[in-house]
Amino acid sequence: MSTGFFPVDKIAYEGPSSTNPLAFQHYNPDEIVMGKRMEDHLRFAAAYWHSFAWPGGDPFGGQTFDRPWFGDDMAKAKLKADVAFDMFTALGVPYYCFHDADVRPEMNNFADNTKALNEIVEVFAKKQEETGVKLLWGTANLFTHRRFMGGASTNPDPDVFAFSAATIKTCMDATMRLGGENYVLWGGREGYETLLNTNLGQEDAQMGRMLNMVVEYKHKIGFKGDILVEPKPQEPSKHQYDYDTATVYGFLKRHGLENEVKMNLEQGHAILAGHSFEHEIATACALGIFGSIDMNRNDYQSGWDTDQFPNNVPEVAQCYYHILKNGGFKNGGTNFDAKLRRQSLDAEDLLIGHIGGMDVCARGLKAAAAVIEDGTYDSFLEERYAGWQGDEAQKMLGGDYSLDEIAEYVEKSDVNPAPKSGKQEYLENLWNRFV
Ligand code: XUL
Ligand code: CO
Repeated sequence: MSTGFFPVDKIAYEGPSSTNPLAFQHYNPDEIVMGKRMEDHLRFAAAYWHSFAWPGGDPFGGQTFDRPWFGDDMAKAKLKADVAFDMFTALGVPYYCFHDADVRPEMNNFADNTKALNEIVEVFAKKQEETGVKLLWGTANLFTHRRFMGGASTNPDPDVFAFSAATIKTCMDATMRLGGENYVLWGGREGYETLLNTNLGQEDAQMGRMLNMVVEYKHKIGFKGDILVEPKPQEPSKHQYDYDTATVYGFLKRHGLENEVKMNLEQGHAILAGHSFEHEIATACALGIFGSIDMNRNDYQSGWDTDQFPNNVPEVAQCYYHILKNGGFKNGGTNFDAKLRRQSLDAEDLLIGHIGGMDVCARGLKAAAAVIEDGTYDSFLEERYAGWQGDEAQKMLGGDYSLDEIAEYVEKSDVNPAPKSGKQEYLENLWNRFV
């Protein structure tokens, strides 16, 4: 039984010529792309927090949304769950994601928080069974409540570390109970406001220990999904330790976790780090730690994390290109970590935002697949590095040659490389044929 909050119960695929704002023009779940259904490639998820827990505030003004489920009691939390699952089924997203604090009221202590969370988890379990919607990942909100203002695992107060560890345990249990396919850690307050009050080495040790405990607990309870870290360089902290993929990889190596933890990458966070989204994805793939994505877009002027729905097909196409070349998503998927603008008040706006995002991703995926199927681009890349297949090159790469031996070889064979064009404009034009 739908709550009737949304104007329609089901969004259908009507094709590119449709002018119906409440229909898909490009996302056709059953369409086969490179031998696989589009739905199985993209593995869409909707985020509970932005659509159902965010009141529409910004630094200069408070709540703009007026939702019947706003308020801090269990009855409201259950109404929120009803509306959330209405949206998931209307959109046909196979997955959703949540933080503990999105779904339960904030109680007075740890035990009551856990009790409230577990009660909602049972509601979710029933709804998952009824609708077939699944959990892509769960996570703990260790950044909103004031107790976390100085960090969660990196807090100078060991009691906050303990409270955080206990909360993560309950959220991992909830994720496991709901058959979640991943567990995410985004370190919203794991960083500093000022270096003046911060012991970097101590905080690194604390964060390393926490992540090790998460991995130990995953194995203890037999959780089969991936543990994912979500990097972000700043906001809300001035500096966050999980700055970007490369920084997190260094952290994982330092704490012996590079084979245990993967990445959940977000477009807006990549932009804040001074990267492109495709850079972050390609880096994670190259390092063997790619997991999942939080799809959205940041405003390029505002300089903060605007979490808008994606609408740039050429950019999204490059992202899916790297994901397809990496073998596609395994446990991961495309989670819309995106919210409406604060003036978009109508119930249908929630559907329209997601429909647009899903259509953009579908177009991006199809363009990436077309690039791969055409083969010209991949052949270009292969050809560019083909020299490395030669005998001498393989020896240099494989460690058979030392610097002085290479010097001898360069002198003896009169190695005198001729510069070759990098062909950037050619490649840009080539990609533009597909997007
Ligand atoms: C914050 C953000 C989070 C994480 C989960 O910028 O992206 O919502 O995705 O905590
Ligand atoms: Co995110």
